[in-house]
Amino acid sequence: MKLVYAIVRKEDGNAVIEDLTQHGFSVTKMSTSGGFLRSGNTTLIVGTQDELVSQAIEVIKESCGEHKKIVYNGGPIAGVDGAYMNYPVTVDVGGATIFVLNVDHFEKI
Ligand code: 2BA
Repeated sequence: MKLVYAIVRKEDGNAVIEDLTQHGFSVTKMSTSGGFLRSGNTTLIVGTQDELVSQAIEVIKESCGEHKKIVYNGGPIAGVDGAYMNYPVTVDVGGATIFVLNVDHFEKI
C-alpha cells in the first residue's frame, strides 16, 4: 500500500477531492502553508493500493495539472475618450507537488 501526498493550490483543492472521490479514492484534506510563500495551500492524503497510484496521480493531473488560462485582469490600459479597459493575459495556473510513500501497516478499527 502507498500514501500519496499531493500539495495543490488552495483553490484547486475541492475539485481534486471531488474527482478523486468519484474515481473511488479515499481522501483526507489538510489546510497547509508553503514555507516559501507562507501562503495557504492544500495537502491531500490518499491511501491506496500500489497498482492504483498511477491512476490517482493521473486524476490529480487531469484535475489541477499545470495549464494556461486567459484572465482579464492584466491591469487597465487607456482606451478611447479616456475610458479604461482590461486586456487578456495568459497565465500559468495549477500544478501539484506529489510524494508517494510506502505504508508499513494499515488497519481500520
Ligand atoms: P512549487 O515547487 O510548485 O511548490 C508548491 C508548494 O508545494 C510549496 O509551497 C510547498 O508547500 C510544497 N512543496 C514543494 N516542494 C516541496 C518539498 N520538496 N518538500 C515539501 N513541500 C514541498 P511554497 O513553499 O510556498 O513554494 C511556492 C513556490 O515557490 C514553489 O512552487 C516554487 O516555485 C517556489 N519556491 C519554493 N521554494 C523556493 C526556494 N527555496 N527558492 C526559490 N523558489 C522557491
